[in-house]
Amino acid sequence: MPDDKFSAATAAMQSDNVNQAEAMQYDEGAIRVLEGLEAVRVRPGMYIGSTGPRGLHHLVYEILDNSVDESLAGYCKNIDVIINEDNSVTVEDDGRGIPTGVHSQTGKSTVETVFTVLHAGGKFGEGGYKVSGGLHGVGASVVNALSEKLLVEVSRDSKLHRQVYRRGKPESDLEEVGATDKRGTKVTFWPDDEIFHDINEDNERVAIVVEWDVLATRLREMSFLNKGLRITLEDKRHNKSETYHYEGGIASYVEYINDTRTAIHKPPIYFELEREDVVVECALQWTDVYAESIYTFVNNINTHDGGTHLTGFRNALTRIVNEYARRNNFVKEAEANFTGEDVREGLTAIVSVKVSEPQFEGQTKERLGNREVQGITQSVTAEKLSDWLELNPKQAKDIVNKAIQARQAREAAHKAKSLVRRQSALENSNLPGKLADCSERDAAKCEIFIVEGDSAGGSAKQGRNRNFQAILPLRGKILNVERVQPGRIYDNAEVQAMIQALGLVVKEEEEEGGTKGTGLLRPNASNLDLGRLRYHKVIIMTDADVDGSHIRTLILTFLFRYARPVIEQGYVYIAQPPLYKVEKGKRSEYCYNEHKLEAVLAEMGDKAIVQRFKGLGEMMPEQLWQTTMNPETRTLKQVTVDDASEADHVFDLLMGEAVEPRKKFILDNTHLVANLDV
Ligand code: 0R9
Repeated sequence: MPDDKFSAATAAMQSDNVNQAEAMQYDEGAIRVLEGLEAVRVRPGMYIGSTGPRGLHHLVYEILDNSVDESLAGYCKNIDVIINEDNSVTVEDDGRGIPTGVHSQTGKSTVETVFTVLHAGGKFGEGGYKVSGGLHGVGASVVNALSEKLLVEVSRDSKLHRQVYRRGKPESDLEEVGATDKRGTKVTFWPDDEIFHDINEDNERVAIVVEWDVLATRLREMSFLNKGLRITLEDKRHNKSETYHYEGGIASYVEYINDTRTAIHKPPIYFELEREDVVVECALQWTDVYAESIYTFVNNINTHDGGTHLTGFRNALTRIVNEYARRNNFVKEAEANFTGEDVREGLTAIVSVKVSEPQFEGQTKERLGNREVQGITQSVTAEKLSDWLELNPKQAKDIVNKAIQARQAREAAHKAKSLVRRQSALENSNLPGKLADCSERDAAKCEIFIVEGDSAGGSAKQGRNRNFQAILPLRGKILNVERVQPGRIYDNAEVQAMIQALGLVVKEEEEEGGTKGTGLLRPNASNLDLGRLRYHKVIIMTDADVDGSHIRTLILTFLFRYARPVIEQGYVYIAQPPLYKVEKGKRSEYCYNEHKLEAVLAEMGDKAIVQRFKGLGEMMPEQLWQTTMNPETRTLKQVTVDDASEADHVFDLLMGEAVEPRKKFILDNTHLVANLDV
């Protein structure tokens, strides 16, 4: 089944069908010792994570990373990425060109070595900061192994060289084919559809194709992270092209994220400094929103789980803003310090460090572990931020005022009478009355269906397996959390019901230079206590109409802003109820999309009776179980955040207050929002 998007949440938040699980499981004992590229073809998932859409796009990133490495080394200014009509992809850079001479260790040309020896690019290339080295960072040879055909063309020393490979094997040696006045490397590859394919509902094999939105997001990010680098993306299938080029680098990135928000100061604060062989580059700007949006990178790799650079940055920020506020009498002696959360409210920041030997930790290897980077980032940020505040007293005052307001709102929320009730709710000693809970207590085995309306809730309650499936029917209007102060989300009954039912509780963390957090959920905070989550499958089940789509987006906005780790862990799913039931005689079939309906009607002929389900409430409990809830027969779509900064931007556009950019976004992306009432 092709990977399709479920709503307006664009390339940034994608869904994958999970009954054809992308990520592969490995039995270590079963891994044969295989040599060379054959091993890559036998176990592709081990090298690129998956053979689904993510894996396919990963091939492009592997090749692109080599060009970006060349740009980091200072030799490449332009990179072109072309999606060709036949779904092959070309990447071309204007760097030095891969060396063409014979490689002393392999006896083959260096070009052939790079494309046929695992990890050769990283091993044999010069030192410096390598982009490759992140989660996969497997190199060009893996792309070659997983491509039906790969063509490399190198322009170097006035000569053009080329070599063609089929499924990783060279067709001939590297050949000199002519003269050139250019310099650079050009790689075109045809992903192997023996490896990258899906199976559709009719059991047919369909190739997975490269998507514009996914590549555009990544290329834009790469160009923000490498100021001055010009990256062009062209799609020959749709006659479309875009160029990404930002002289402002990550300061432009912050402005891009904030173009839907009102900045408190302009331009963003920006600094870059190399200390003890670590380059620290930061851009930050406070706005009038409540969420904090801090994105961190190491050697151009997004460290979604933060790490030592983030800790250093945050510590410096809290300490310096507190010190400045006290020194200038904005905070009196008797008053408590701002918390880190107070200081970060409304802050958008990019922290990008370059480290020569990065160590990635954590389950997904997306957290920087190098101890020394914490102190370096902390001291650089403290010095530079302190200088900036001293030099810009007017703006500094506005920033401190923002923190004062955040602190007041936090204190008011605490004092509010209802908080006592809320806190006991947070302890989840009382679950919402409308929750039909399951009997199982092991969260890993439990599912909760968040359902819209009483009638659908009724069907779901009767249809479920009460051992492990809970039902939470939502009745009233769900709050658009994007538009209210964090403390106020608890006033909305439906949001509160979700918080209680799911068990969304934060961990208390002490921070240097600040005071303890509040225990309340905060937008974009990462301190959710996942150990208290009551279900490891949170399934949003809404009607397949405009209202259903709107409610789903409101629920997703809440989860994205206030419980993002739940999405990041892969615990959030969208149910896929059928749209039609077609019957003829004794035969009946459920159709989940128009395409399937047409196919079934063509098969059954015109005497077939078509029932269209207008809402889940119209389904009999047994039907709902069979088509949508039974783990044996249902299809769920998993919600993932591929790029939080892009999702951040999209939610701002869809749910925020800025009208003009929203209109523009909707006009530019009608295919994404067609079924969304915004
Ligand atoms: C279109 C995709 N681009 C590339 O794959 C690419 C790799 C590459 C490269 C060098 C320059 N440009 C490149 N583009 C390079 C050149 C030299 C030294 N290091 C790197 C040099 O001229 O001395 N290489 C990446 C790995 C290797 N080259 C190496 F291992 F062959 F050296």
